[in-house]
Amino acid sequence: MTERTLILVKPDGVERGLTGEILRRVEAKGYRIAELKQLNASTEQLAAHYAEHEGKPFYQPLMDFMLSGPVVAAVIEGDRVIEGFRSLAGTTDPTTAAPGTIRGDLGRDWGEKVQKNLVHGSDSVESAEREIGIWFA
Ligand code: RTP
Ligand code: MG
Repeated sequence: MTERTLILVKPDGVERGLTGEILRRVEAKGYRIAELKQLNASTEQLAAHYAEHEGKPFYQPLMDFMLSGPVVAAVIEGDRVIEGFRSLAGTTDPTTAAPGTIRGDLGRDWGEKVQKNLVHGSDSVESAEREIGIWFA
């Protein structure tokens, strides 16, 4: 089933010059980049994007991290791309993410309070549509 998902290259990925490598993996898998832009996220965008995490101990460090530099936002399309991109990304913690995944191959974990794990990918059809609306209004 063809789906759309919202991905972000987080500030650590942009800062380290890994945007091209990450998008290369997306395209090599056969997904299509439908929208793409680099921007400095606003506090309002991030508060909407991370509303489900408000109140958690990593919320403010996560917000500060995401505001620390530009991000690259993209909409990608493909067959079951929501689950597929999360599989390409690997598990949340880059120190234990599997080799072969973006986080496993390229991720580092410098932070004590937040996982700097290079990318975000929507986790369901509903969150993909909601997040696409936040980043590509
Ligand atoms: P994402 O939403 O970014 O695709 O990642 P995810 O589903 O794997 O992780 P999620 O639980 O939604 O958490 C969102 C982001 O918050 C940071 N985080 N840090 N305990 C921690 O240090 C911690 N837990 C979460 C990560 O940047 C994670 O991707
Ligand atoms: Mg998540």
